[in-house]
Amino acid sequence: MSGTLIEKAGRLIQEASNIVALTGAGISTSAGIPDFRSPESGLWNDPEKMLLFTSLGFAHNPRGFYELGQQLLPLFINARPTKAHLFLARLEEMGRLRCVITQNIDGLHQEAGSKKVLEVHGSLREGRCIGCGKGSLLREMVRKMEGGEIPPLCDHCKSVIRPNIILFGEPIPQGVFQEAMEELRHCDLLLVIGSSLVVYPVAEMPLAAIEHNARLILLNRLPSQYDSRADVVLQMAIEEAVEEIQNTVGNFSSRRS
Ligand code: CNA
Ligand code: ZN
Repeated sequence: MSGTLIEKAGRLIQEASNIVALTGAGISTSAGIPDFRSPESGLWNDPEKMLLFTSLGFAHNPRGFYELGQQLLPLFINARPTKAHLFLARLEEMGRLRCVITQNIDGLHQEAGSKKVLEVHGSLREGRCIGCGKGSLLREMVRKMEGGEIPPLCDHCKSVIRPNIILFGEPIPQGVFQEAMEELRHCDLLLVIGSSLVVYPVAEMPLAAIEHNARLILLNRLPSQYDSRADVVLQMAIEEAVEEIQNTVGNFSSRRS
């Protein structure tokens, strides 16, 4: 990777004071959680698995959803934040980053210390009953499944409990979406990390920042539809890029007046 691109990314980050990060599954792959679309490891290379993550797939086969979930859950539970998660938390602490908008459901940004995290596809940490709406923590759902209750059922009305994630075919909650759009309109640099930018409406979000003259850095191993509009495209491993950027810019000073 050309050092000049890393240097340019580092310079843009140093110059910005209102950064918004938009993250996807790629930021968590080095924590051991597979993404959806990486050519070899992506979960969506198997169409049957893909179907289970749709709203119809879940409605027709909640057991299949949870059987797959049981295989994947340990990966989510054991994952720890990566250097990139910690980097974003640090930028926020320094007063340079407004918020993280994430498509991830793994909670790793919060675990890294990020305070303002807009989870546009929901979170795996909690669930709710599809019958009465009663909330449930992930650990309660796991306990039920470990006891052989698949899918986990509500104590109150015995309906299926579903995780609070947005399945394919379901809309993003309006409140979170509007808040994310507002943040994007006010940022001076949008840092996209580890997203293929193909899932709508998130795929349109960078436009809101670009139209308000924000700079754009894309950090992703594969190309995306925004490459031609970006100030810097870093087509490389996220961990490597973050480490090199940190080496280039050294310790960040707090927000300039
Ligand atoms: P995606 O479509 O799977 O794209 C991920 C992108 O990251 C791909 O373009 C990869 O090439 C790239 N990538 C993966 N690992 C690396 C790496 N180490 N270095 C550089 N690039 C890398 O994922 P999106 O987030 O764009 O798609 C949105 C879906 C995926 C959302 O609905 C998420 O909820 C869902 N998802 C989330 C998780 C999670 O919470 N960690 C895991 C799997 C899927
Ligand atoms: Zn219930």
